[in-house]
Amino acid sequence: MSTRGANRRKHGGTAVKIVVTGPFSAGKTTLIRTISEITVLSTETDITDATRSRKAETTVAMDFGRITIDRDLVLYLFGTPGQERFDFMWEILGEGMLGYILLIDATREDSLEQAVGILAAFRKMARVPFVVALNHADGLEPLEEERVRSVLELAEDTPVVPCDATDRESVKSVLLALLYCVVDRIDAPAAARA
Ligand SMILES: Nc1nc2c(ncn2[C@@H]2O[C@H](COP(=O)(O)OP(=O)(O)O)[C@@H](O)[C@H]2O)c(=O)[nH]1
Ligand SMILES: [Mg+2]
Repeated sequence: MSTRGANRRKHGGTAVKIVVTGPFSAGKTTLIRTISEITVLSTETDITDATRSRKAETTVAMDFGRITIDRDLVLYLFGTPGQERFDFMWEILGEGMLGYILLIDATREDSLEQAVGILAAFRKMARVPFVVALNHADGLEPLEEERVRSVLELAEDTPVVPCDATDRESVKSVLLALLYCVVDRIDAPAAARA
């Protein structure tokens, strides 16, 4: 495994950092709470501005969760705040990440629009693998996926996966899609040398 985003732990396993980013109210906190084996440490605060109507609290600094894959691999999930006035946190949370999930509420056009700017910032910040997860995406027509691809100007090999942030298996499949990308990225230079 690449050394970027991976740290040897005291007991010999590897810990990797994965970031969950995306627009306000895309379902990032929900996704991390669904999959984390520890109680997610969220720093939520009451919303006092115009976004109040959509939900009562929002993530200001980050969410933090953990998943043990096996003795040798532990994933740490960091959820970013979705509002741009907290975008100074993105770089801090993105430091040393192995890859990231860009989560979008696929039922809302403004969620996709906000995702454009977030993705631009992340792409500039780190050239690590990412997947796009479409939350509330059940029954979405393939056309929608194509639309997401063109709006976000995604490369062909960037996965766009449906996601139900409240469903453990669904969240697992999003994480797996990301891990496969990471492995592909590691294998590609090796294959080129072979
Ligand atoms: N039905 C449904 N509701 C969801 C899902 N994901 C999130 N929500 C709801 O959408 C709202 C925003 O989710 P939250 O995780 O706080 O979004 P965040 O701002 O990206 O962290 C909350 O009220 C969630 O209960 C989902 O997959 N399905
Ligand atoms: Mg949140």
